[in-house]
Amino acid sequence: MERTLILVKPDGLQRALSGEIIDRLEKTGLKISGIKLLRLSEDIASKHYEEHTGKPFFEDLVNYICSGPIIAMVLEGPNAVEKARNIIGKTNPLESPAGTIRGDLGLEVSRNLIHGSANISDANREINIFFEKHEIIEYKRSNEKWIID
Ligand code: IDP
Ligand code: MG
Repeated sequence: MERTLILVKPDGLQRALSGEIIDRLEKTGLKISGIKLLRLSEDIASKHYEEHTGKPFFEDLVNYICSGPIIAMVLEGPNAVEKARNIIGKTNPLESPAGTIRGDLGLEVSRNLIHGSANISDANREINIFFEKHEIIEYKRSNEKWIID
C-alpha cells in the first residue's frame, strides 16, 4: 500500500494545531503507520529539503523547520501521497482553497504548518530519512473494509 511522509511543522505545534491537523488527515481513512516527535538538526533538515538547496528561501526554510519540535508521521492508504496533498492544499496558504489545512489554518508561505511528500519517489526517500524500518508498524483496522474496497 502507498505511503507518504507528513511533518507537522514547528508552527503547527506552537499553535496547538497538531491534533487538528492529524485529525483532518486521519479522518480521510489514511492509516498512521509511524509517528514521532522530534527536533531536526540542520543536517537532517537540509537533506529533507535538498531539492531547494540554493533557492533564496532555503536558509529561512531550514531555520524554520529546525526552530522547534515537529511531528513526523507515515500515512498509508490508496493514493496516500496525492490524497494527503489534496487535504494539505497549495504551498502558499493564500492560494489554498477553504477546506484545506493550509487554506483554513495558515496565512503565509513561510509558515504553512505542514509538509506532505510531493510524489511516491520523494515519499520513499523522505520516509527513509525520518523512520527506521522497525518504527513503521503494519496492522489491520477492524473497519478497513468500510474504507478500502
Ligand atoms: P510544498 O511544501 O508544498 O511541497 P515546496 O515548493 O516543496 O512546497 O517548498 C517547501 C517549503 O518551502 C514550503 O512548504 C514552504 O515552507 C517553503 N517555501 C516554499 N516557497 C517559499 C517561498 O517563496 N518563501 C518562503 N518559503 C517558501
Ligand atoms: Mg515539496
